[in-house]
Amino acid sequence: MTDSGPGGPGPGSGNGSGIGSEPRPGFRAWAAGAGVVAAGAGLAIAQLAAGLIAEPRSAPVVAVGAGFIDVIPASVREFGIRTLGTADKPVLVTGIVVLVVALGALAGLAGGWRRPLGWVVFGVLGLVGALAAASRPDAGAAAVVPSVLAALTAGGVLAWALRAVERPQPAGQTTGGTTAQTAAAQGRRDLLLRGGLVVAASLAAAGAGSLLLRRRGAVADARASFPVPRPPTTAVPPGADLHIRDLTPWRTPNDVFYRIDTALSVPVVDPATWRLRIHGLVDHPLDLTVADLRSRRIVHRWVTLTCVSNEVGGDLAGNALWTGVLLSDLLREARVRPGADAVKSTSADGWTCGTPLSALTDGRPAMLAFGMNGAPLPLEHGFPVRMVVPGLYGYVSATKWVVDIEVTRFDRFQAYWTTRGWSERGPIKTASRIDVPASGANVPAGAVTVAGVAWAQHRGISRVEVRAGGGPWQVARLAGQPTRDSWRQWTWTWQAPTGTHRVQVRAFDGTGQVQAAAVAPPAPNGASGYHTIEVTVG
Ligand SMILES: Nc1nc2c(c(=O)[nH]1)N[C@H]1C(S)=C(S)[C@@H](COP(=O)(O)O)O[C@H]1N2
Ligand SMILES: [Mo]
Repeated sequence: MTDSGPGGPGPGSGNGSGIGSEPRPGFRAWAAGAGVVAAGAGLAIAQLAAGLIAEPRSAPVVAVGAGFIDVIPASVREFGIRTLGTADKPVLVTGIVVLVVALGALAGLAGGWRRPLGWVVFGVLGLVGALAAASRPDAGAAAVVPSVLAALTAGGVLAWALRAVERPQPAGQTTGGTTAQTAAAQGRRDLLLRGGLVVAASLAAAGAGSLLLRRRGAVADARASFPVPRPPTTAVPPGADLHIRDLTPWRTPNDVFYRIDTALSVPVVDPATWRLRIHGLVDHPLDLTVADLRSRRIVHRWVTLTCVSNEVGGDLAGNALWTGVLLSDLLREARVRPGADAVKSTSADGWTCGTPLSALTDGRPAMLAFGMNGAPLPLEHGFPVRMVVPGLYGYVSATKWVVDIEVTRFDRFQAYWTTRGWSERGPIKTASRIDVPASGANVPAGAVTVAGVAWAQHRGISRVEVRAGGGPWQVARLAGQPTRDSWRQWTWTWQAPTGTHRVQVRAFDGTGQVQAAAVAPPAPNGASGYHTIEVTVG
């Protein structure tokens, strides 16, 4: 870079200089220091963000380190392990931090010369971190957040710190020697104080992030050894899955199961200290531990969950084998008093949900679940224990991280979503969806396989009809229905003529009632209308 004089460019290099002032003595050192502080602040915010979203591998340093391990040749990796042993990872992480700090100093120098150049350095670093985090196989959509926040924070702190560093220095001749020296000393103290505050805030943020990640790690370990009673089999019941290409599988694997909740960061609940109170309008309140639950009668049931926010044709539904204890058993034990008509459940993070008591006692497998497809509940699906109630949308039944169940009356409380305009009761509306062909697809003329799923949890699906190009409704072939609480696959072969056609589906529930044709949005109690796609043939 080109210097404009001793002590660096200082004020006057673009960012508004005081005329008659001089660059701060040692400007370049101050600018580099500002860059180091900014880089540190960015790393600290990233650590905090990674802790809050509970994704340790989203922290840029960890992500880049992991990416580095993946791309280096195996021989180098082995050499590292041989020479460093278990210190290999701390050494790698330290090396990356040192590199980032050095690049921070460079960003400070560059930014002191031309501000945007400093931002470019942090922008590139953030991009590298984000790419590394996003390319981890288990990366969620939020994985890039820590890196992005880090770059923004570093850029902001850099601009702020450089502005302070560049503040015009008294030029001596105007104020007289001693006063100028005092002013300079005070300016230095001021800078050091500001820098110190940023460093302290960064350490606090990084510390908080690390604590969150450590806790998450401990609970993840507890989850790994969490004893879920094994279901006799997690295999899909024979006949339930038609195995048609691109048709939604009957059983939804845990890692692709839709996730909906209000939790900004996943609640981390330690199963060793978890307690569930069942109280309210009962004669015999219960206070249960995980072991208490496990000592009761355990059931395994297939149930399809659906979100009330699901649009017609949407994918906010999933089917799993849930392992747990029937709520009817527990409520019988608690001896519900006459007059109760509702259960208010509360999660560890304070979310609330109101469920009709009848849905928990009428014989359907409403349960407290701690197993999902034979594994402990994933943290984001409610570990260690959640509610599952077939036939009701999730917002009125499926409380994750549940810690409190109060038997009560609907006229005595409002739940989280009911105070926000959603209906108090949320029975699932009969729905059907076309998965194949995809909407907008081009298919060759002739026999075209049309297939999808339909659901009316706890009523079951008795019939599905499809029509194409305005023709008459045709009866689809149904897959087996091992339980009325799960969705049902269907398929129909369409002799497709060339042209662009609309294809539409409708389902009938177990009582013979056809799904509502009237188009309604998700709010306040679930979308309705027939799923319709457009297909070009030929
Ligand atoms: N604690 C808690 N539980 C909750 C929610 C929530 O916001 N917080 N959302 C509910 C909603 S709206 C739905 S659709 C289901 C989704 O469950 P899933 O994320 O396991 O698919 O969880 C329900 N349980
Ligand atoms: Mo939902």
